[in-house]
Amino acid sequence: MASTQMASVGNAPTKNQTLLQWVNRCARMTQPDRIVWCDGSEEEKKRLTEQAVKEGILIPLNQEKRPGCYLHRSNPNDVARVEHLTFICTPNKTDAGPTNNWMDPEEAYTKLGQLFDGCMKGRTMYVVPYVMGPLGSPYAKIGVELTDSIYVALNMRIMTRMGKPALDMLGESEDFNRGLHSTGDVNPDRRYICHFPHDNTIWSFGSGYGGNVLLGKKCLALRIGSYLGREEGWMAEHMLILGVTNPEGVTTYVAAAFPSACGKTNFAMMIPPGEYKGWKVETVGDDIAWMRPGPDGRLYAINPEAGYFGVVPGTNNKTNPNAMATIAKDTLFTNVGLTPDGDVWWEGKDGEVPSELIDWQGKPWKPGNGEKAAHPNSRFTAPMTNNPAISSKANDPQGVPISAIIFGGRRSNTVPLVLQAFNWTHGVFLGATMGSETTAAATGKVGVVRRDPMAMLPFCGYHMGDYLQHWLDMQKSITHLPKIFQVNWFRQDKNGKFVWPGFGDNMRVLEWIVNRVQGRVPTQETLLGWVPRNGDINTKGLDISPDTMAEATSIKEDEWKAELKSQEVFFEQLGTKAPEALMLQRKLLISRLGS
Ligand code: GTP
Ligand code: SPV
Ligand code: MN
Repeated sequence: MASTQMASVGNAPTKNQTLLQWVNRCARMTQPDRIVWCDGSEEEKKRLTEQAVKEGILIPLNQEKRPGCYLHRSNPNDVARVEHLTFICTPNKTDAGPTNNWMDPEEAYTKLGQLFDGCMKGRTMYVVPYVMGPLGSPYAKIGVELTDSIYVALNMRIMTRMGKPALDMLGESEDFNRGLHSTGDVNPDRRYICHFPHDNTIWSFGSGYGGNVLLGKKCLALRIGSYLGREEGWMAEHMLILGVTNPEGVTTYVAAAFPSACGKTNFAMMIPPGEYKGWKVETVGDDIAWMRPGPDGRLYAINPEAGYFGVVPGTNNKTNPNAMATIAKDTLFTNVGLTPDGDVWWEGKDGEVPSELIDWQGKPWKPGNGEKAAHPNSRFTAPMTNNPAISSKANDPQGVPISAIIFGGRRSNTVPLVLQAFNWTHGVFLGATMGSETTAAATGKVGVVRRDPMAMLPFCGYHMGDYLQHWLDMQKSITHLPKIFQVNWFRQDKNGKFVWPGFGDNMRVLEWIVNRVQGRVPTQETLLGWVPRNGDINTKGLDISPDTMAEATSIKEDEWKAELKSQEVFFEQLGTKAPEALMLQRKLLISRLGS
């Protein structure tokens, strides 16, 4: 077909006129040679995978060692989310707030329209209809992503309920997110991720990586989702969801917000240590939670995703055996090392370091050559049904009732292992004042403490002050409020070693949280909140000295005085939108600190 000729949407498997017209408009603008409607079938998966292999976009791995697994190498300039190129395009700048980049919607449509103009000439446009949330859930949302990336189409197939079920669920409705994506020429100078909350629209240009392009994930489920949540009275959060069952068979559901690359996937898939006979942790979700009050007044959560887009480095049979089992088959690996026998390798994998391999950039690699074999933000895309610990509720259209909410950042000092908020408002204050050291999940400097309220700094689709007020307001519609906790797995000693063992041993902290939720254990009050009494965290079978334990749980007043200063800068940024109730919490903390 001549590239100037209009590709046809005539064979579209839908009669939805709004959808057809929109696809037509986008095709007129981008001028693809072909339009392929994705149906989500096995046959299609096979065909697209073969095509991607032919184009060199996917490299087949050793199919005996890793059946159904492939490796993808992204452009080295395109390996993480780009927060400085991500925009919230609301008519008024103030609605995006001081923590988001803003672009006028008209300006954004014009600017990106010029980039999209003819950008799919010679390419195929994949029409990817998808559902975020369990099929048939009243809380699910539908999106359609138009993309010229076969890699995106294959990833969306794993990460969402994609294809025919989405079109069936959509029917004739106009209520779907309109996502348009092109990798363009993968030039960072022509890369934009623009969100139009008022139009339920996302335009993403110039990237082929993760959260920039799998539009159902951070763009729809969090940025647009948080905006819709405020309008409609629910919450879209950067949270894992897990169910923890005690030896009596009682299951408690917990949601936890940790910033990117700060342990959500690991916590959600945790295997309790040997001492915890009869305890079980099951995964509902590993990255995103949509939560709303249910008819019984409790807060219910669904995981809108169907797969995991997880950090690879550091994953091994000791830290996360469930993840290792999950990525043993049917997994797309992005930016890891390739061994001579066609397997994948990354820093922190079990076993011996290979004597040679091809690194994530496609270059020969040897141990000690000063390069990483896998990029620190290399990822796996795997279906959640591969997870041996998947919860039977992961597909429940009603979701699970949340009893505890946990906030946790990556802090080498200041924040103790665990504490419980005095009440909901104080808990919102703990979430709002979260700080975390930056990671490789976004471009930019790594290891710098920044304020990251509720782990949502990069993902909130509207004014952060309004978002915090929304959290405060939610308590009016929840009669059985979840208890709120704060944790920190990342405290270090003066030699830079983590003082808390983390991973499966986080069960010891989770047990205390569950016991607090069930009212089984008394507690000790501190200026920051309630903490475990000495000995209340079970350290049986753990090689940790009382001194180290004291270090992990210590609250140092000088550190907290510095912390308060940093929090003040954040609240000042919110200006008059800083919620009154949180300013009051701040005053109370200052008076408790006596400064
Ligand atoms: P995103 O997918 O970016 O949202 O990340 P995430 O929050 O799911 O983080 P993930 O569980 O993938 O962990 C990120 C990194 O933190 C990995 O390198 C882990 O090995 C490390 N990590 C996770 N849990 C712990 C822990 O309890 N202690 C320590 N020290 N490191 C941890
Ligand atoms: C994160 O950065 O929080 C992720 C990976 O989960 S991405 O999909 O790139 O956003
Ligand atoms: Mn994430």
